[in-house]
Amino acid sequence: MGKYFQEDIETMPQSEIKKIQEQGLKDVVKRVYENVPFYAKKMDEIGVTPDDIKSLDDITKLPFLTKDDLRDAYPFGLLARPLKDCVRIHSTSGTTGKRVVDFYTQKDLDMWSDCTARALVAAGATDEDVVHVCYGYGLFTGGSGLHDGSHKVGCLTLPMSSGNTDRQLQFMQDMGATILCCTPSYAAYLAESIEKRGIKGNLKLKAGIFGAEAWSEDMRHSIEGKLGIKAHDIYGLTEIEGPGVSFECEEQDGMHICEDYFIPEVVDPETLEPVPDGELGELVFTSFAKEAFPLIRYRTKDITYITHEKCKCGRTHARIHRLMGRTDDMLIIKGVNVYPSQVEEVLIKRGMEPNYQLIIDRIDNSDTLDVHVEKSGMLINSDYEVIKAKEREIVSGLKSMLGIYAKVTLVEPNSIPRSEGKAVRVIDNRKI
Ligand code: DLL
Repeated sequence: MGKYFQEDIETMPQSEIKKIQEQGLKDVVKRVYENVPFYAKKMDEIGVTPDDIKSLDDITKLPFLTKDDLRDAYPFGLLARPLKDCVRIHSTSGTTGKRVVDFYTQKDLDMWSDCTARALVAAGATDEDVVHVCYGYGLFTGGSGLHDGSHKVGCLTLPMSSGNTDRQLQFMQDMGATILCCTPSYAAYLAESIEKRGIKGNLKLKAGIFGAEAWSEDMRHSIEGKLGIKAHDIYGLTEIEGPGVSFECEEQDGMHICEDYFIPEVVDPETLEPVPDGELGELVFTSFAKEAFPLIRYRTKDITYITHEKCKCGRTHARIHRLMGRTDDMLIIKGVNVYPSQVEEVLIKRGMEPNYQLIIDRIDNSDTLDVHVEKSGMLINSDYEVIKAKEREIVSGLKSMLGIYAKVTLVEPNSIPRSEGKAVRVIDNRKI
């Protein structure tokens, strides 16, 4: 596995992990109860004190935390350490409401770079590698998260940030990048551009670490085929820590959670009761090891299932399956439940790239669904009739998948807006 593999931690028996988590839980509950009035109030309201938390199972006695709680506490309300001990902030884009800010002490940053270093090593990185980071840098966690992990492994790090595809491709070739880190939709776009320019032969890429947005197994195969790499999923969220909360190893069979830092739970989003391994539910995290901004039982709204089975790679940390969507992802259009991932499946099966946008309107009390998808490959220069035929093919695919009519328009490459490198998949004008 190589000398950068944190073997003692990543292959420790689950019983040992549970001990770390149990102690971590007791400590963090005490810490926040004493230092964060918000938590003390929440616990007092339900009559729970830190002394009630004696084992890991007692976690269920604690209240959940939601994004609304974080927004209400903006900016400093959940800070568990004095501001002067903090050295960095990150923040969500705030496109759907007030921003959420997460604070880091130096120790928090070290812990985070541990997680991303593990992710890079799991994707095959050593200090021989050249890591091309085109996640956005700045308030978004993607860029600096992978950047710091790459330093920890000793890789040559290319801090490219997002955008300017010409420059990305130039450096990728000139520096001999071996590991690409970006959103899957940008990876698909880069793959397309590489194909178009006929420069695949100049590249040394061997692996990709793609996350920050939902993607499918079909999309993985498409990117892997075009770039000739192994594509690894990586998960994280600003509130808990950016990328690296969990990541895929060479088995590509679920993402290992850094369980020595985070306690995962999967709960039924309606009843909030825990669901067994293998059953879909909402992912909940307790970031017990964080100093500045530890969160207890944070509801992510992300849907997946968990397994504690030992992985073939030897790692013992629990794995979550590729994310299946979010509890707030489902759209109801003309009374029918629609997930963007269903549309993506139809598009990819018909040879399109997953660069699409759903625009929903309500006209004369009736919902309309417009699907814009970027032209790719041969379609970019095809004539009107070929484009119309492809649009009709997708309309019919969507009709059989969703049971409703959607208007489909092929639009110019790279014309669909991206936010922090993430494709903006849904514009629901009905809510405005
Ligand atoms: O997207 C952190 C990140 C950066 C993860 C780079 C991976 C790589 P946020 O902007 O706060 O943080 O968005 C977090 O994005 O709750 C999920 O809904 C979604 N998400 C993140 N990773 C994945 C993934 C970053 N691998 C939200 N698959 C999360 C599907 C993902 N969705």
